[in-house]
Amino acid sequence: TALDPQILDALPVADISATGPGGTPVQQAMGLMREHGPVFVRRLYGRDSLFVGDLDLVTELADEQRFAKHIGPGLQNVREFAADGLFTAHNDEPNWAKAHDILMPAFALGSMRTYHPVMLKVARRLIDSWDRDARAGRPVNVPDDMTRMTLDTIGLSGFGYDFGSFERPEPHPFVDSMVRCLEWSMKRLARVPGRDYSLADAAFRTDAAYLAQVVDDVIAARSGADQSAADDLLGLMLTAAHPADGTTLDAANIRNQVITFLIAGHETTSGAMSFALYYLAKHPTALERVRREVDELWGDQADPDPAYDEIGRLTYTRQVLNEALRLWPTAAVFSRQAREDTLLGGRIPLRAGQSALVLTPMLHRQPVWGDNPELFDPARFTPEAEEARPVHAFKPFGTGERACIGRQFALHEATMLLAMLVHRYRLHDHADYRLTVKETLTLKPEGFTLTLTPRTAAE
Ligand code: MNH
Repeated sequence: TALDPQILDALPVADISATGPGGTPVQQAMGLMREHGPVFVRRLYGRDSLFVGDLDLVTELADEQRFAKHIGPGLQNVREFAADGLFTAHNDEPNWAKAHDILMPAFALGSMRTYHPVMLKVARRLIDSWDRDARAGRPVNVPDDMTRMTLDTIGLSGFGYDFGSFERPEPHPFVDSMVRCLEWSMKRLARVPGRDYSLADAAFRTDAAYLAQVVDDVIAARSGADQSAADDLLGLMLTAAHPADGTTLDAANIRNQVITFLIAGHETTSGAMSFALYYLAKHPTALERVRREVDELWGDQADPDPAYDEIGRLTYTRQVLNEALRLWPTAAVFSRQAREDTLLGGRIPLRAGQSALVLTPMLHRQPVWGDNPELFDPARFTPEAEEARPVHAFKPFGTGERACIGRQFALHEATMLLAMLVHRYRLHDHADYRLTVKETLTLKPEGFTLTLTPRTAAE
């Protein structure tokens, strides 16, 4: 629903039609927000989007009585390959509530205990690979290896399917196809009216068909096996009956859920760990504190065997992850729509169905974060600091009932891996890396490499 023209009198308007959003729409919007202030309208070829970073306005948008998740043009594009999967389902689509209720138990905190051994097994694959690179003096490509690790983790723990990413010289082709589908979704937002995009669309359909084929393989690998034996995501999808009406998810919806979880379950976590390692490589004091924390648990054991309960004790490591997610929340935008006609902030008229985009990286740089928001400082996430801060100041996982279902999963996986890596290696910023953030709907530090040497007991 197009914005109310009245808005345009109340707010700054930034017309980007001359340049388009380029390859980095999130960072462009951040720049515009720095220029125009924490709420503005971005105009592209006559289409207007309301961008919000202001804490008070985001706090209103988080009010579930007045606002709900909005499937904006970006997610409409993702719907072309994920359809009514959890992430892209409309609020009132019956399959959203049904799948949510059926899958929720798989994401309760207790379920993380079940995933822990699988996460550990995949973390060890990464470590084996990094040991080989360290011995050869070869730099590791951090985002690529984080993606190998998170894809194998969600594949194995959610679906009992092994992508075997560390046995491949290049990431699994699923990753390339997925990244191109996400890129297509992003670039489709910036199309110049009148131009011909049929080649891009044909390439997209080829990639989407390949993703669907991988999903069929994942499901087929399970059929025949004793389905009831598995209590993982796929097991729930195939067998769990909805408490309300006793029916299970239908076959088409299961495919949409599998594709949704294979994508949502790895892409953003991989970016989050990559940014965290980037900040650790650049901040020796923080790195030293993580080191002290992991050494307290695992001392000079060559191959520690992290226990489930130990991960919850890695509080400083968790703070580092949160601080990385503050500066670069890897799913950087979410959209909210008005349930009824309303005035946002008492002055911005929104009619029922009209929407606002929360620009999370700028929310995370508002004055509530102090006067040096660009500074990486994990002390922002001590329990006392968190207690003192308004709850909606930090939203890397979105908000309300449509917030991220995989948050605990991501945090457990990422905290454990970071801790194991810091325990095992010294990280060398051998290329004096300058941060370039690549956008493919999600964010990653592009071309970030490290060299590694093993730590010894003497250090
Ligand atoms: Mn995740 C929704 C960010 C990890 C599965 N996720 C969201 C949203 C954000 C988000 C933001 C809300 C989007 C919106 O409002 O439109 N997710 C993240 C980040 C990480 C992440 C930053 C890692 C770090 N997400 C994961 C993992 C999984 C997952 C891991 C699965 C194992 N996320 C989802 C699903 C949804 C979602 C599914 C949609 C939930 C719903 O709408 O019911």
